[in-house]
Amino acid sequence: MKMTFRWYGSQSDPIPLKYVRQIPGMTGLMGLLDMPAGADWPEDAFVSLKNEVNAAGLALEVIESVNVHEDIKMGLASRDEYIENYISTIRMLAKHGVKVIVYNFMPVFDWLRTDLARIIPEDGSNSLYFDEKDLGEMGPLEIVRKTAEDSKGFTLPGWEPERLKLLETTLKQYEGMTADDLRAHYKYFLDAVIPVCEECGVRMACHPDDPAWPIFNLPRIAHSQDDFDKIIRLHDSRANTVCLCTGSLGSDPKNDIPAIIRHFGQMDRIGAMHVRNVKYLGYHHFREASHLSSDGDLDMYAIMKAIYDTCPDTYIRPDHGRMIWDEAGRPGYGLYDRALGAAYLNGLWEAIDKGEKANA
Ligand SMILES: [Mn+2]
Repeated sequence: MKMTFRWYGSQSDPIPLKYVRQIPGMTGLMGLLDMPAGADWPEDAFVSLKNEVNAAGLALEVIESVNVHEDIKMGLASRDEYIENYISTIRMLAKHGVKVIVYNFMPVFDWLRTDLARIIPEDGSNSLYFDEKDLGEMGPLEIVRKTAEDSKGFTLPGWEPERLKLLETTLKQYEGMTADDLRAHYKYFLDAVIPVCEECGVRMACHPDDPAWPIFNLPRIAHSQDDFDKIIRLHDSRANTVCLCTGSLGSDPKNDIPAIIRHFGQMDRIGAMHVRNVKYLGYHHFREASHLSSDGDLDMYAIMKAIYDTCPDTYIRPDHGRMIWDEAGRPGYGLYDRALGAAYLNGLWEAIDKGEKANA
């Protein structure tokens, strides 16, 4: 298991790389460039990011948010140009040592919450929060406006302003599209990019829908074990993998997370993982918790054990920390609680490893 950390780049992340490196056991980043969906990523900008990260003593082998252009998801004729750009980006990233690309295939909306700073009454910290009842009253345009207001000037992944300007038009274009239509568009994309990944030693890792059910009547096809079995079968290859986000899939209590990890881990289809905890508050209603098992509803020991047993070499990162100790920062992506999360997950790992070796 390689412990990594999401970092937004020195221009937009208030956390210095030095601080990231000082988290015990931190080996690298799941990094990103701030590029619009569909762009051919510029090599010089990526090389300068890589040099900066490596100079801080961290690896950059996983890249997140190489966003798939909406035209690809909608299956428009213009998709071929964006797929060409995607392929060019894959080749460029591979040339500079990237092993895994995390992306998603969610129409219009990336992750969605109804409150970005919900106070946790027990301890006065705050966390990301979702209650579908609030969503029902708001509608897509309102929720986007509210998310922009709540994010304190930070751009949230998937909520880039240039994408959201076109929201109304895009929502209309999706009307009538079924899950099978979306999967057909997905297959067209995978058939084009996966052979390139095989050739240059990169794995694509699809992030689950978050939350793990359809929203705003849009088709969503990545929120259960069955969904990911279908995605893998669209183009069966070691390069077509899951970014197994325990919190996104775990927002639906029907998903048995350790069992899902074992299923895809045994198949060698986990490219990367986001490991975090959620607290169920009711039907389609949850908040995010600290990483500690007893603070939420996921069994983090069982999750780490499943990784240990079935995909011990995967990249993982803590995810969506609470805001604690009066830290000001990007919701979900402060330093303190994610650092605590990494330390805790490393502790579970050491205990599992030593226990296994003692019993061997
Ligand atoms: Mn995630």
